[in-house]
Amino acid sequence: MKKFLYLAVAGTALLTAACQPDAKTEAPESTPVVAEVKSTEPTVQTAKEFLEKSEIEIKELLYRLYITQWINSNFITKDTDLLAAKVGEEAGLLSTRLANEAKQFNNLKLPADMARKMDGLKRGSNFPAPDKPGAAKELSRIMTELNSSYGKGSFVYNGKELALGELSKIIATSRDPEELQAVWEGWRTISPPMKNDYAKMVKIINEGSKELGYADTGVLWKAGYDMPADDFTKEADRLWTQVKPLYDELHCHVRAKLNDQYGDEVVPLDQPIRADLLGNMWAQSWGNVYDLVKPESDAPTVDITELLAKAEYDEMKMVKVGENFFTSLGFEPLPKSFWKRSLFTKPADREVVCHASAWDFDNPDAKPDEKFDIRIKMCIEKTGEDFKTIHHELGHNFYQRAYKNQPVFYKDGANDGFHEAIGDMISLSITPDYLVQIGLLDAADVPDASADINLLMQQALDKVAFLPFGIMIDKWRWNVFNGEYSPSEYNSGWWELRDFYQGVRPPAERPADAFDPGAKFHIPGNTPYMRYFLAHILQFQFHKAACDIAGNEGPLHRCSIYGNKEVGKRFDDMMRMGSSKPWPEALEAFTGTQNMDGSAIIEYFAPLQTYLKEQNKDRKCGW
Ligand code: X8Z
Ligand code: ZN
Repeated sequence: MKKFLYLAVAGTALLTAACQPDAKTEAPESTPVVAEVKSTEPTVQTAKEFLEKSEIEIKELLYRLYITQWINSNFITKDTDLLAAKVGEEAGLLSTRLANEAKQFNNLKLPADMARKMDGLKRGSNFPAPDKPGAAKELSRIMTELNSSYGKGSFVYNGKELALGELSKIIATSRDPEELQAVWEGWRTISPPMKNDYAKMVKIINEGSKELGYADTGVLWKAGYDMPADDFTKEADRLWTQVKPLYDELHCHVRAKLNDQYGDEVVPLDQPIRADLLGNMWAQSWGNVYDLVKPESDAPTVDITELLAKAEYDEMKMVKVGENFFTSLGFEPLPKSFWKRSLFTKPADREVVCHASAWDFDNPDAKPDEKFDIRIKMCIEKTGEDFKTIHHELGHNFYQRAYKNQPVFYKDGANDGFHEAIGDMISLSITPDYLVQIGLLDAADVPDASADINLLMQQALDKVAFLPFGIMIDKWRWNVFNGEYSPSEYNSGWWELRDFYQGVRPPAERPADAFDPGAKFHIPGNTPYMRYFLAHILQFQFHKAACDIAGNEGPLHRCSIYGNKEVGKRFDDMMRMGSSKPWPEALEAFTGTQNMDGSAIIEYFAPLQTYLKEQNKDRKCGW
């Protein structure tokens, strides 16, 4: 999704009585009236005019913001940093101004749709600047520089300067604990210089959030889910409680298998797992250690990386095949401009932000046939992991296109978890049978039911392992924002949560100046993270609903909705809504229920959970 959406233009119906009994306590206090309507009593008509005028201003600025940020992320230099910071400042100022102006209508009874738009404006931005001279400028400078310094991050290993892509390959493939530790620690040398600016930024946005009427920035973020902020915390915890038993079994088994590989000294059986041994720079998904933990059976493994190489796929072909999944469901092909303007491979001659993202440029001045401009930006590697990430990014783009006719306030996911779940739900249909259909796998190589545990293990290492990581990142940020962690506790707080939720630990004691959160993109990239936790629940809910619509009768993990137009239509119905309605309504449109629910992911992995319980029965689990 758009990575730098400073303006939170999405609406939330705080006034929708059914799910918002506490709306009044959430809404910011009324403040002095600004703008030209100052001397007149606000009316529904002036509110309407205000929304119309705001929409024009937002559209014009968003377009300039996104093209500038696109250039900055594709060509990181001091110059482009300056330009991006400048327009970021303008965006901060506009969002604060509109939030304040919107308050003049606080005591007016508005039609639900207008109230929803107004509420979106009053929530301002996820990173609000306070209304005082210089604040928006300083905030924008910090945010731009943090993002760029992550993008430029590198570390000299064995005499060679390596960027994240190369370092990640070592973490994925090396089985030498000393090497893993060196690379893992090396990448984390990029972030101590970010810490002071990060702490300054926290102060600024907390002040901005207070001015908007929220206790701190964490409360502001939690208020974006069509329910009171406190209820959202409970909602996230409830979902985590549903899936934690499955994670605990996986953790226990993986630790035992890593112990077989590395021995008691490197992997003691009563402690959290060393974070550098799990195949991913942040231990957020563990698919790269599948070979170490796979069930001991003769069942063949489907290795998408190998299949892509065998079929001589290049990066473009990987994206084309991703697009083909969506068109098989009835979606229109991507526009020509997508292919012309996207970034698919890492340029050799300049610094770029490689972290994958999907962009939606809505040029208010373009001719009608050139208006719709969506792109991805990604340094694609020819791996199964990136093949799935391509589907993830395309999910954002197809969602953006589905809601393109909504007003700017509603050009967003039903909630941010929806946006992250669309493409992932499609990826769940990349089954062996699907791979045969697209000619990547020979029919004779489709593993039979005896290999189900292997397939599920591969999937769980990515999807189940992710869950505690997905929830802990913003638990950390919420604690930073509410002052529970002072800057001197940023790192220790981070590791407390990594231990508590994931059961992972650093390979050795961390240096006093460490700022390990800064070595994960979304912290310096300032992207809220709870969306990914929600998406890992929602994508299984969507997948189950889709498979039901498709009349699937087999197990969920063997179901592929490839080519099913009926599913495509129903999915599109939900996607076209954007954020125009409270998310439970969008969820209901596709799944028939108004609640996010972990039971679909539990059902998907049920055979694996049974297997894991059996494997773990004589082991002492926990840490
Ligand atoms: O950041 C992403 C996407 C872009 S929205 C590639 N993801 C999270 C991450 O990489 O940490 C997808 C899964 C979680
Ligand atoms: Zn995403």
